[in-house]
Amino acid sequence: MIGKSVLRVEDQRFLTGSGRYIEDLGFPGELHCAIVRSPHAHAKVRSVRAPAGVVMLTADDMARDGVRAMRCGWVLPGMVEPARYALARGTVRHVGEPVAAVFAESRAAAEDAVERVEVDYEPRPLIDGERAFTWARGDRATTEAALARAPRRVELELVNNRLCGAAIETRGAIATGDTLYCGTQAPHHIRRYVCEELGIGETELRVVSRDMGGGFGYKGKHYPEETLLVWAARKLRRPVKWIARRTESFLSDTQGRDHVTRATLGFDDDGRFLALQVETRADLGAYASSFGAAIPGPIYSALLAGVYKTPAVFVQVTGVFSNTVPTDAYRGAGRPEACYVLERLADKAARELAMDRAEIRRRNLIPASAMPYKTPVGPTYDCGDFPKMLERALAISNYGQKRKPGRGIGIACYVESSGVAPSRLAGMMGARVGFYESAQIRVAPDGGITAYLGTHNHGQGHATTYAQILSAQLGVPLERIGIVEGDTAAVPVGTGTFGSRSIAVGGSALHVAGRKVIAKGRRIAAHLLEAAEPDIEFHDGAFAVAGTDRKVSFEAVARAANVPHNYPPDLEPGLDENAFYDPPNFAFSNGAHVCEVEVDADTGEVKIVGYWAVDDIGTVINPMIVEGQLHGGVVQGLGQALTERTVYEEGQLLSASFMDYALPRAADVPFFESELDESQPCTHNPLGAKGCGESGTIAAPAAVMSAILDALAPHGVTDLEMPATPQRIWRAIMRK
Ligand code: MCN
Repeated sequence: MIGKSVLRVEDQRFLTGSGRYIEDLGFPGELHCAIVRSPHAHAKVRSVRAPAGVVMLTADDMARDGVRAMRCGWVLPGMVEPARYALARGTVRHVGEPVAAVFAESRAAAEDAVERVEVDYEPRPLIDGERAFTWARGDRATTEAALARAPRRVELELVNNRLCGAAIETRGAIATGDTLYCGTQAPHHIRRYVCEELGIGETELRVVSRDMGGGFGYKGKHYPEETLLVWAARKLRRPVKWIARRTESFLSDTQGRDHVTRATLGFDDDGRFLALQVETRADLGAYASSFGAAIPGPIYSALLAGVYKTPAVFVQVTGVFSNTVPTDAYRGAGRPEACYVLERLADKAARELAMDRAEIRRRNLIPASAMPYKTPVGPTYDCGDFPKMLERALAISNYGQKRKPGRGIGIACYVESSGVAPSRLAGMMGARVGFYESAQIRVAPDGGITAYLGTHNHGQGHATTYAQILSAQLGVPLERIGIVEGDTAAVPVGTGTFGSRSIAVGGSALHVAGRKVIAKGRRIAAHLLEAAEPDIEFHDGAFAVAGTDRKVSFEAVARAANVPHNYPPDLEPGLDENAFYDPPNFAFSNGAHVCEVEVDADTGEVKIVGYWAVDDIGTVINPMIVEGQLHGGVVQGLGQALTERTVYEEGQLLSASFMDYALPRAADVPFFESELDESQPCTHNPLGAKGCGESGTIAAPAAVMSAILDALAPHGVTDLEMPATPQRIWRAIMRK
């Protein structure tokens, strides 16, 4: 079962229209909520008035009920944390911030009523880069000294463009007094935040998140509407439903990236990297969102050694506030930003030396023999063969061959901290939540299994891959294994799905729980077989007395455990087991991607003509699902490189629709050639698996930009910002 491309068990439901998305949910007597949102980027709210007949709740009502400020999940030591309320109290700080909520019998009536609410705003000047935190890694003095001594240096200033998530279904929620149904990647975190804000016990609220049409990181965060809806449903004593219009999503979903970086790489005449200094200004938006500070702080900075053995690295990140919607995780979350800085520098250094771009990487990659490798910015990579990944990617892409005029080829090597995260480490850096995962295995009397996990499936195929893990371990057929996620009533505690953590952390928890089931099963089997427990072995779905043909099936043990007529006297009935798994380290997925492009110099248009990926994600559970994840990830990365960019001007969002925010379309997407290398299983989790959900998004922007700059080299263009739109490319060519 491990390593098999089993078809996804969940797809039948989706493909036959039986998915149940937030929009599909409804309760008798429900009220529809529409939200009055600020049209100003920064203003005082003098008054909010609704005409007679409109049911409206405001920040004053919330304050009277003692609703507290929104909880942030990760606050860096010493950082400024402005109070953010589910309904803005007195001041609005970004366009789209919720000011009041109205309720009506239909969505249309609620939205009409919003239009009639009068809010008196007093506009205020925009804030400009107020400092939220400074976060540093590595040794500044050593790095500066090494840079000063370096025979050569290249400098880069680059922007990592701000992006929007764009799930098929927009965010939405429906609350009854005791349950919140919403599309979230982290139901247990949301339960905790909402309960803390409303001052209710966590056992008093159930959070359910089932089908939601994608999450991409931004649906893993805590939003004002979650608290607002639970509070309103309790106050109005009616179920309350809200679902965002697409423009509303653009205005209120957290956005991603938005870095401005200046970096200097020092190297010698042979192209050996000696020192790297990186300074980044990361825009947090108007407030510190759940992990808004952690992503540009600890997560981004920890990967700035990347795959290279640069001996001295110093990185300093300044997080700043602006009058824009908050930023937070967006697929890749800090790792694509780090990869982009490093790969652009590697290319530039190669150009400076007139050295081949693959060759300069070869000279600097950390060899497999150096593992475990402690980087100068914190992490210790447990394993990985980075040079092998690069050589294989170069081979399958025919990197060395002569290319047609107008074409360019690009390389990106990456390492990724998947399997987020060791809780102790996160706690030391200001996390307010844990990052373990929970798994419970319930064994029915007939030996069928239902497993409950704290992760969340929103496109990753968990129902299939988790079942594969259990089937391989317990010998139970796939069709007799059900997977439940996304319901705090079914899964008492958990963390959620983000940071490509489900397989490495959730899958490991499941495996540990499976081991416990086997351990208990051995005691039952010993009794049934009248043998000593140490003599019982478990394999091929049966418990056997070692060295004999005497055995008892998993089903028979399950029956004995649940109908304990013939049962060990000192053992509790039941075969259910629970496990919690807190990873001792990140799982360092890595790889090399190569992209070939053709640039039309007359129009600036880019066509991707080939894309090759070689990835090490450790042991692969389901290669087909992994390929799908990689393809999706690469396409998201292509979007960042080629078309996507969130644009604010004077605090107004100019890219608030798909007319202005250009996602890649099917016709823009190339065929991929992808290989998985399983020679370096993760050394510290029981599956040997590393995450894959974000890998494509991490490598692709750097690979694409490297290819475009290669194609533009004959035109004298050496620098270009993402997204490399036809207009930008054409202008760059014309300027030379
Ligand atoms: N897998 C495997 N073998 C491995 C690694 C993973 O078979 N060695 C399988 C897993 O079992 C799982 C899938 O691949 O079925 C992805 O696993 P993993 O890498 O652990 O990532 P997560 O399940 O934790 O998913 C999170 C990741 C993130 S962070 C974003 S953002 C993202 C993504 O996955 N958003 C997605 N993929 C997405 N895919 C879809 N369709 N929609 C989204 O919103």
